[in-house]
Amino acid sequence: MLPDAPIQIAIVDRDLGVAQASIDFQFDGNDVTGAATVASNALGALITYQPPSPLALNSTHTNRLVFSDERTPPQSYTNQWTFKVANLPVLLAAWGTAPGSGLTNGFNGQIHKARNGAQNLLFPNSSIRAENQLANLLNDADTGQPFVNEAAGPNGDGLFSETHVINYSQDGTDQGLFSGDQPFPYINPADYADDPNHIAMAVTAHLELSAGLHRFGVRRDDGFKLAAGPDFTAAGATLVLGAFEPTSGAESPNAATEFDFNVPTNGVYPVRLVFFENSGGADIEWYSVNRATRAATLINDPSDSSSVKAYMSRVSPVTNPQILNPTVVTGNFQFSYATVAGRSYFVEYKDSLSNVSWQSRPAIDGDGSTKLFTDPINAAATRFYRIRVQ
Ligand SMILES: [Ca+2]
Ligand SMILES: [Ca+2]
Ligand SMILES: [Ca+2]
Repeated sequence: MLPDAPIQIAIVDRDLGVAQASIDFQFDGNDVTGAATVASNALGALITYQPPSPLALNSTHTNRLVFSDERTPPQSYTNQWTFKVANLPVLLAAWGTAPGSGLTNGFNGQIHKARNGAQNLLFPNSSIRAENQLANLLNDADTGQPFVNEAAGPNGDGLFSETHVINYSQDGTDQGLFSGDQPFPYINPADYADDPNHIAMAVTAHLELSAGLHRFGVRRDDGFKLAAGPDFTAAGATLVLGAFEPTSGAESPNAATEFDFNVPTNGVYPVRLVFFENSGGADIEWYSVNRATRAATLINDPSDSSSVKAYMSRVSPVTNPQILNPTVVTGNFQFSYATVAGRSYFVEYKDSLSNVSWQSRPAIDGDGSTKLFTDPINAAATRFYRIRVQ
């Protein structure tokens, strides 16, 4: 059972009916009959109880139902049983960064398409095949070399950015729940008579997620795997949130897979969506489902303020910058320091520690690389440096 699902118990009348006023329901040893809804229906009675807060994942609970039938004198019946709450995937709080730390709406992607003429059996519908294909580890027996990527794109590596939503179909016609389908990046449908085959794609993003239960869906032809982790590389994203990997089958009918997971605290979390198709139809949609209304919304849909927002990068947590490798090179004092994207770095200095204030050099934008600072050695008799980050 899902952690936030109502408990529903049906009493089915046989020769005798249930005496509705006699129904007594206990949950985990507490009488909650007053908080439950008891409705009579054509079959007998339906008891519905919604625990006031979501139940702990993987926890065990006890239902106890006592009721009488309508004979005189009435006979009482007692039923007691236990059930277990689903053990859903749980993201780790340590994988997240602060709410609002996402940078640049959209997704990062990488796509690979092997030639249509290759044997279908070389492209089983599994995330392992997809990752191998993306890493150029699938060999073309005709050449003894990795399959040429026919979706290599302008930079030759299949990397792309998607600033909108994940709603692709192999011929660009509308498929599935959401219209506005686009062809897969770098795959021109007309080059393949509207049926490109042997596709692998990875879509990575940082998602702004609120604490609590979430339901996502991926409608796909052929399969997918969505995973989370400390980062969204294939090696980092290993907690599987949802997957459909019909490994043995080649072509698979398109369908939606919906799945639940828990987020421990509000934040921005890295996830990796891997898609794969063997042959026949090919399309994918990635969406969230409102657990109360069941409304489905594409991830990052800019036209819907309720959509789960995706970001290509995020501000990394601030770590105190260190002055690295201070040295003198041809009349210049220099040192280096590591940066993270989304932060600004200021090298500050004073020529005497008794000076009240620090002088500041212009801001340097962090980008994940190591920066080099230089200053002429003869600028001052003594000089003290520090790095400020904001
Ligand atoms: Ca669609
Ligand atoms: Ca196809
Ligand atoms: Ca297919």
